[in-house]
Amino acid sequence: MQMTWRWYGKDNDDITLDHIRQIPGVTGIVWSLHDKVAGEVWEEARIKETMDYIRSKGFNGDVVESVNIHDDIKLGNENRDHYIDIYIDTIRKLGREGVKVICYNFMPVFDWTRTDLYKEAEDGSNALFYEKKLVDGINPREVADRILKGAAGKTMPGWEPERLAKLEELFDKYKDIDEEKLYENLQYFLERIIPVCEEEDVKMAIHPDDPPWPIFGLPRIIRSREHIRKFLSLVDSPYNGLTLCTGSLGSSADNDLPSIIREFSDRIHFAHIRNVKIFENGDFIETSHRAQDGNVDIVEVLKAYHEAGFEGYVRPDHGRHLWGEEKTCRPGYGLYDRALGVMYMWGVWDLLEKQKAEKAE
Ligand code: CS2
Ligand code: MN
Repeated sequence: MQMTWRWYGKDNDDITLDHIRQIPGVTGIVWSLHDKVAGEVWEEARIKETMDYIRSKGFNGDVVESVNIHDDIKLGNENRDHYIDIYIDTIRKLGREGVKVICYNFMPVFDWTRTDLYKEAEDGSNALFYEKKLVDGINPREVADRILKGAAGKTMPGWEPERLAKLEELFDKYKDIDEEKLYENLQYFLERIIPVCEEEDVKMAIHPDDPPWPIFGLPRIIRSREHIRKFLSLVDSPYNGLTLCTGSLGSSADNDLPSIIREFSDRIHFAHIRNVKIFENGDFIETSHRAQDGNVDIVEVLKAYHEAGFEGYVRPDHGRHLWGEEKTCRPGYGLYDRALGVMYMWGVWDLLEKQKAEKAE
């Protein structure tokens, strides 16, 4: 596996590449042009400038997370070809600068959803939390306001205040889009872009829905083994692949992650690794990476990747906020817990490698 770290950019992240250089074994930076809204053109000069900077610090910039998809593509309306043309232009430019994987998602309206960004745990750390009853019982506007207020001006991809200002309008547009229709619109998009990806050698890696169930009546189509199977069959090319996020899929106890990884390993281009603890009432909280701390057995997850001979990109997904860092860090993206997660993953991986070498002797 190739260890990476999600970084928000030179003037947009308190964690610098010089900090990240000190975390053992991180070779790649996962980046994006975070000021770009879905559907905007990405200029070659900006792409080159970011890649050069990342490379100047000794990292690769092989993975971009995310190039977001304009709602008109998800809605499949008459403007979609215009936005797909822009997407294709971005794929080509990224490919020519050496980018290998593009992570994206196809969730309508909301990217990830939580009800509390700083839920305190017994040990005094805090983390992103989802209260099921609350989401089931209130309207999307209230949830959005809660998140934006909680973030207190820290920008977060997927939660752009300008876009969310038009929430009611957005919901209205999706009222006739069910699961089937959303798959059709995704297929249309993939059929246009995947041939370009094959030419440019850029792999697409869809991120699962978070949480992995429909919310506010919106369809969610990447949330279980069956959904993933269907997705991969829409366009059967290795360039049409997955970001396998154990955090997102792992909030549903029905998802057997090691077995899902074994089934799809040749189509997983990017692995997001995170643990979550699920409560009986359907609530969940993000935890440390340690297997015992949550419902996702991270040791088994890593074993599944190891057995599959996985050589793709991995990153710690979210982390808890430790030692007071919630005052400054972007929710889920502090330094400490993600760095601890990296070391936990290496601990397990290095042992697996050693055992393999010993067996081969
Ligand atoms: C990420 C997602 O921070 C996060 O929750 O796991 O936002 C992810 O980046 C997007 O869904 C991918 O497009
Ligand atoms: Mn993720």
